[in-house]
Amino acid sequence: METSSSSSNQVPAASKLLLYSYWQSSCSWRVRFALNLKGLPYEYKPVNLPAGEQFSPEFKCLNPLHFVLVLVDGDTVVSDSFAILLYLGDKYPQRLLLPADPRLQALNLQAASIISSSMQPLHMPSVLKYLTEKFGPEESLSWAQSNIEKGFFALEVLLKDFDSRYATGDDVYMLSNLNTQ
Ligand SMILES: N[C@@H](CCC(=O)N[C@@H](CS)C(=O)NCC(=O)O)C(=O)O
Repeated sequence: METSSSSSNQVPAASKLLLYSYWQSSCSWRVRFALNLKGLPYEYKPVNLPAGEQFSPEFKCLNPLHFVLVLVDGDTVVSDSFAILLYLGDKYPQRLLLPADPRLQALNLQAASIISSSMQPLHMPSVLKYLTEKFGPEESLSWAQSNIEKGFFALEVLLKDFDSRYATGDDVYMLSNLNTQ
């Protein structure tokens, strides 16, 4: 995992990074922010979710869950934005994405996890489609709203002591994106 103590004088050169992504995907924004903060060039490979391109046989080989996003770095294939951020932190330690202080680090990890695990996946398109078909659009909307509210409430409680530019101070870390889909 990336911390300030993982700094190295030898930053490995990136092989050609490929990012399978969709423009409206908030998971993708998280990783695109990180790649840009770290100054890592990448090739953007669009996966059109509304057109169902995540179900293509080629994409299934990259992520059998059929979710964006996926990062390909040489022979390393990583899906899931949280895993990708941790991978980028270890492999490309320039511009750290976690603070050195263990308390701030834990807060950033917890907040990022609330967003990437306890909020956003609960109202991704396939979930809302399933709920709409099974229970109707109102139930689906109410499910999305209640989970978003619960998540933001938890974030407010978690970060209540900070009156800073970003979530835990004046630097952007893993928790750089408070948007949900
Ligand atoms: N925890 C995963 C969630 C991945 C995810 O929810 N991806 C969404 C877009 S942001 C997706 O591909 N949804 C496809 C679908 O709902 O069919 C991550 O952070 O990468």
